[in-house]
Amino acid sequence: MAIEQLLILIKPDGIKKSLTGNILTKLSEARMVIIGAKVVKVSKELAEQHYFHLKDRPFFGELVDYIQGKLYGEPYDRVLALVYQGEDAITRMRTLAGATNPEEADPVSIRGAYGRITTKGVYENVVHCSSDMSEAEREIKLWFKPEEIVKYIYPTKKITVEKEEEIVWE
Ligand code: DAT
Ligand code: MG
Repeated sequence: MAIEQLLILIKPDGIKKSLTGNILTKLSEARMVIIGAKVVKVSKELAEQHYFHLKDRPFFGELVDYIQGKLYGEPYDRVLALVYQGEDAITRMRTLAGATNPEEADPVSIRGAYGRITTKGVYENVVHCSSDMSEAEREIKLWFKPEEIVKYIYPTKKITVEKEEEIVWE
């Protein structure tokens, strides 16, 4: 079995329902290690890039609003982004996450236990979980800089950046 890494997001409905602890506990059954973690206020651009493969679907606009937490507002309009690594990580984490449609998901999975479909038809399925290695690589590179992960899991290069402004602690 190969060592894999993947992106997990605890989506805004998971934050709103105060499920972060429950979800992390459930995911710990797979015995993976966390190699990156941060709270992210999701911009429209990031949301659209994350879900670009669904851009032609009728629910795309609502999906982009949902991952940005627009339905919930402050202080729930954010996600917890995590990179997990371990043997056969993608299959094992997706099993714990459950099927995309929370009504069809195994009731013991995260989505089966905590997800719902809104009256507007949005799948509030609590977590995102990369579905294969190439998607995982694209998503991890989209959400995290190399320095935000404890290991350089993909090749890196050094560049010189001329920064105009930077926010630092006062
Ligand atoms: P997954 O999140 O299981 O990888 P996906 O990549 O096909 O599933 O879709 C991404 C998200 O889009 C999914 O978590 C919920 C939403 N979605 C997918 N199909 C949908 C549908 N038929 N109606 C409403 N939302 C849907
Ligand atoms: Mg997917």
